[in-house]
Amino acid sequence: YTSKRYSVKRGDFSCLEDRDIVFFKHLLDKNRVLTDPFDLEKYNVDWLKTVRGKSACVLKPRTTKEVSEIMRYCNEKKLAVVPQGGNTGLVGGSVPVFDEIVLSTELMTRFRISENNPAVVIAQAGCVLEKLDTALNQHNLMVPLDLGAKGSCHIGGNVSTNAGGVRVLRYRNLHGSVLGLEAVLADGTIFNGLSTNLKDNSGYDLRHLFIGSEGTLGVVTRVAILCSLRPKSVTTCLLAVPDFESLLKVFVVAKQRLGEIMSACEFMDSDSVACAKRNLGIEPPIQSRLYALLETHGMDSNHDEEKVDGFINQVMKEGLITDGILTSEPSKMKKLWEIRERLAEALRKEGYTYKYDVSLPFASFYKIVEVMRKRLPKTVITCCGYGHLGDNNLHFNVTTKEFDPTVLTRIEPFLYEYTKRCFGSISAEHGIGFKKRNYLYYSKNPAFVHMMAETKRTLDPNGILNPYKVLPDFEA
Ligand code: FAD
Ligand code: 2HG
Ligand code: ZN
Repeated sequence: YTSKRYSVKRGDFSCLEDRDIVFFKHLLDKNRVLTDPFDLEKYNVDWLKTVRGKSACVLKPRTTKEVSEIMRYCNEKKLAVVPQGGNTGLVGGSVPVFDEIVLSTELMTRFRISENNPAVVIAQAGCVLEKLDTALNQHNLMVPLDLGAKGSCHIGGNVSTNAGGVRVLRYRNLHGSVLGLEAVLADGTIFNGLSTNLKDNSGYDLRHLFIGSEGTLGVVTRVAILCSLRPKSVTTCLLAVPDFESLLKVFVVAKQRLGEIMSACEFMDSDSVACAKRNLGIEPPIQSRLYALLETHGMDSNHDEEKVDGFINQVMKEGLITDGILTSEPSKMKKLWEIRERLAEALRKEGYTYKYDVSLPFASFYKIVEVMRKRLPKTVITCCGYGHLGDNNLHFNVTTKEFDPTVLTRIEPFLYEYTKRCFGSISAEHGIGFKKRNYLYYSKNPAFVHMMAETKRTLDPNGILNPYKVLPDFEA
């Protein structure tokens, strides 16, 4: 269990009793209260299979009112609760550490277009991102968010982690597109901030407290998301780039030549791609040391084509690429994206993944992957870098057959120290969760962390909501 590997002490919470189960079965129906160990398994283990709790109870509310009743009861009884969406989180935030009750949003799947604003969808927390996006197609809208886990992650989980994904450089993050939000606080109070206004400066903008707070301040129950119009013309290109310096130049030319139609600028190195080939049998149609994966979203294919041609001609003329594939055909675009989107899955197949998700300035961006290759022992299977180049977001990953503490100590805290020295962030998009809580000081100063802890104490005085997550064990 997680608590053993990470030597964390259980908080002073009550233990679940039979009468609690009776209460929950009375509140929900018995099918929505899971207690069978077989049924509980998938809720107790994270996607990476590196963090495991031993919850004896999963609750599946359908409405905000039910969430409120659950929280009111748990707060009175001092029972700890972990909110869980699609359980695709990568920092151990979505699973219990000990015996916390799992509050799953998987039955909260309703959504509607707002009556006040036809570009706004109001969705319950449990809507699966891809399903929601597909349903919005008939309204000619799209969710302004796309990530590899779209087939499983929930919109409530996305908002609670302020998920990034591959299109942040064009559509910004959820702090921009979530116009309103409803959440249930630890004591059951319903925070109603479900505004659909594009502009609203009447008072503190409290919705932002719940965006990215990883279930520690409230259970997000509904969100109002400003959607984007679906693009009429989409192009994807995969480019073979010989070195990192050329990659940066490709990005600069892309900004200049593609301008407002660029919707993604991703990168992968050859070690990442080799891992996908080894473990999933997928590989790009071109070979290179580094790859850039770019996408455009536009409304006029002639206009977009002209821009893309101008971009390709310039990067070729400047000798920045050695090969490339360009396509607007949906199935071909999907194939190119698949390589990038399935890297996390490919790495997981190798055994244990040491996963890092840092913001770094370009001057120090890829250097750290090269430095790390020299620091790590030969037992490492893969040591690779990929990520959201356009957002200065590096995904640095290392794998070994099994968890090896010596590999971990070669990476941590070295990588965090490096990130701090470069004024980067130890979490660009995955969050702090359970695994990174005691490294928070590498990105936030003690006064900042103190204010976070005070906010937590104000909203959740008993500390029952997602304990052992985000906040460090000790205040500096
Ligand atoms: P969960 O994993 O269930 O939970 C994540 C956190 O949010 C936990 O702390 C949980 O307690 C909390 N939470 C969940 N629902 C609620 C709620 N309703 N109210 C309050 N708290 C809640 N992340 C990115 O940012 N960008 C990516 O590109 C990206 N790609 C990924 C690709 C793959 C293949 C995988 C496996 C993961 C990827 N992730 C990415 C990480 C993950 O998908 C995101 O963090 C996602 O937003 C989590 O959503 P979820 O519903 O699975 O949440
Ligand atoms: C991605 O961008 C996800 O693919 C996962 O954020 C990153 O596997 C990772 O480290
Ligand atoms: Zn990512």
